Amino acid sequence: MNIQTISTQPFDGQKPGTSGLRKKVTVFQQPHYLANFVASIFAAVKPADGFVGKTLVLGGDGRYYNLEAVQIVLKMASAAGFARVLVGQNGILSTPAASAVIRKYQAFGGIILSASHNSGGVDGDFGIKFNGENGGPAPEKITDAIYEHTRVITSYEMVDEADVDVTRQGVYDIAGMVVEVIDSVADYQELMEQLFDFNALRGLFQSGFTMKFDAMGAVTGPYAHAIFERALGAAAGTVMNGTPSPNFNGHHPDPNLVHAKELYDLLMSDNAPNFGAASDGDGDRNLIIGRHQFVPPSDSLAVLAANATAAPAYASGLAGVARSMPTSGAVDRVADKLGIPCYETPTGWKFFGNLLDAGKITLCGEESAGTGSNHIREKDGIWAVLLWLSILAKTGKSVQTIMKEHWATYGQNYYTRHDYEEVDTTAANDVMNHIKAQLPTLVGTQLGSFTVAAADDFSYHDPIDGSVSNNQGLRIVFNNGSRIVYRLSGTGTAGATIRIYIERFEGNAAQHGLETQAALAELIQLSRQVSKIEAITGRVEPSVIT
Ligand code: VG1
Ligand code: CO
Repeated sequence: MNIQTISTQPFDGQKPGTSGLRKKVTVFQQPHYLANFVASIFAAVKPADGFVGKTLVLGGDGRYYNLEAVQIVLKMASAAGFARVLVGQNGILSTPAASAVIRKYQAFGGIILSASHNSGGVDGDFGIKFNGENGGPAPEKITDAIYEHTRVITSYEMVDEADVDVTRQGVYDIAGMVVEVIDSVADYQELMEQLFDFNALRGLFQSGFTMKFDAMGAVTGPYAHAIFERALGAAAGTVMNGTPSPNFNGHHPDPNLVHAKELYDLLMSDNAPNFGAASDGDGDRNLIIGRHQFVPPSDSLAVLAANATAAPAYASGLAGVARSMPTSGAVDRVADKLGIPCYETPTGWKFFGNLLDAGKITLCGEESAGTGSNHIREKDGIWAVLLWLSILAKTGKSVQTIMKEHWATYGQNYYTRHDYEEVDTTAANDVMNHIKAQLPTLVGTQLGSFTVAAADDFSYHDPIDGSVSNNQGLRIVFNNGSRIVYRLSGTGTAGATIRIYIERFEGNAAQHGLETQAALAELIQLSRQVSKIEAITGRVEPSVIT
């Protein structure tokens, strides 16, 4: 075997964020940058007896630098002693598909090459993360160990071999390691067919039901074409922007009202199909827009929880649910009614893993358009669409009716997130510190028409492994349950992004269905006043409102 030991030096800042390491493509293109991180992953997760006999899963969202990175990882995995790597054809695996493949083949883990909803292309972002044998993102103790290794690395190993042709499915060899180039979609589709009643869904489309799915030029295109159009018989053209492009055709593959505006406008128009949905760069998010009815992601989680029994996989009910802390309390109300537990975790899917593995929860989600279940250990965009379709097929109702009835039953949690992107890092920290300093004295005070009931910096105590994660967001909770939450993003690559999450519960049905920003106007005002965001950052308005 032709293993080379290559000298290197640590790079600053290889600390994984909310979901892996994300940096500008140009940062990843520096010699050794990616290799250092891959070597650090291997060092952090290497079992005492090495990787002999172990399988690694490898794939990404197809963004710029994906293919180069695939070849580097393959050569390093071979040098590290892995027996086999399963790679998605053309280096493509959506994040949920990678999770499904890891679980199906009982792999040791997987490396996912993605910067998810971040923009791509030569000037865009690239990313990488490690998922463990449960198919889920590595927990903090592993990401911390990876980071520690990046700070002291002096060399890494790689085999000196030709590239593997990942454009064709088949079995290859790279210095004694088997490389299987697999169909990117098949295993994932098979899992979806186990969870959902595809006959019922075919019936829905046969009855004339129409849908538009926006793959945003990102990874879900091939999955959506195969599942919605080919397997379920949705009309050709149901999937828009369905061919993955290394730069997402210049768009930002973030399914929100700014970047999925074309879809939104269509669904609000006279020509609207019955149902619209969009996914993100790596296929783990979903945005749901019914005909003339936007569904806020936190509400989508609540609706899925309330109606999950519409799909065979969840017919016997849910063990429990979970949401990330900044996600609205809409799902809590459903859990309450169902008499099941609802857990509150920090932002990021890695915190759901233990609860899912322990069987404490069946469904979980985040306000950032992520929902998923115990079928894998990542959020799953297409899965969420299939569950929505199952509910629509079973009830025969429109999205608009479902939302109206849901709010009438549970009340409405008005909710919005205001993002201030690419803020100067020092200014962003100043904003957070300014809020933090007020927390101890806020309780009991009156802010506008609201009285502060609690104010803290969220710490999570994992009920399964006892680990503690501090500094997960600043919360100001009012005595009617309304909340303002402040966090710094852990996925950005330029400056800092301040996220302000604002929520108000409305029990009175006569006050449901109002325009969200108007319904939250006073709290929005307070969120700016308390944080002094304009004075400190110079920003008058957020860059993105979702
Ligand atoms: C954001 C979202 C968070 C999500 C994360 C990864 O993180 O807020 O809910 O889990 O992205 O999603 P942050 O730290 O920027 O707020 V993805 O689809 O980008 O992997
Ligand atoms: Co994503």
